[in-house]
Amino acid sequence: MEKTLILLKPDSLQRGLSGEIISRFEKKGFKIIGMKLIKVSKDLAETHYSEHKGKPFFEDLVAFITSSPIIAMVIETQNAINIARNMMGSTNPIDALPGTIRGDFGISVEYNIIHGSDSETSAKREISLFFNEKELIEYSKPIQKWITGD
Ligand code: D4T
Repeated sequence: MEKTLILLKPDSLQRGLSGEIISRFEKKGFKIIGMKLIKVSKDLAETHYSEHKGKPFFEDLVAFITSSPIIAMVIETQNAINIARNMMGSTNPIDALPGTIRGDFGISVEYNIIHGSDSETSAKREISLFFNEKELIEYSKPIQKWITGD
């Protein structure tokens, strides 16, 4: 099963949207295998967003993600990365379709509610930035066979 890192950004918690968003992933059929509430350090934020270093929005992005707690989750299912990205909607809420998380709740590209890994390589890298192996719990859910046939 594929794993992906999801971050419910500070605006999710401040706006009371985290339960709703977690619920969407649960109802879709993802298995949550890691979850924690954390205040992201400047170091972690800069490492996580290192591909954006030098871009005009980098400093504001780091300031935003470190401004208030976030919920970090590792969720898994078949094709987890692409399914989660589709559920999130486009990065800029102007382009995000209704029915997606950003399409339903977002207005601003900066305050865009959620992060999800965008490839297998970034999922591996990002999961290891936010979680150690002991924090990821493998368990079985009998309902799985009714979701993916596995
Ligand atoms: P994240 O990484 O938060 O899931 O977003 P995406 O993967 O969907 O989009 P991204 O890497 O291109 O952007 C990272 C992050 O930067 C913010 N951002 C982006 C911003 O504040 N201004 C901008 O112009 C862009 C392009 C939003 C998400």
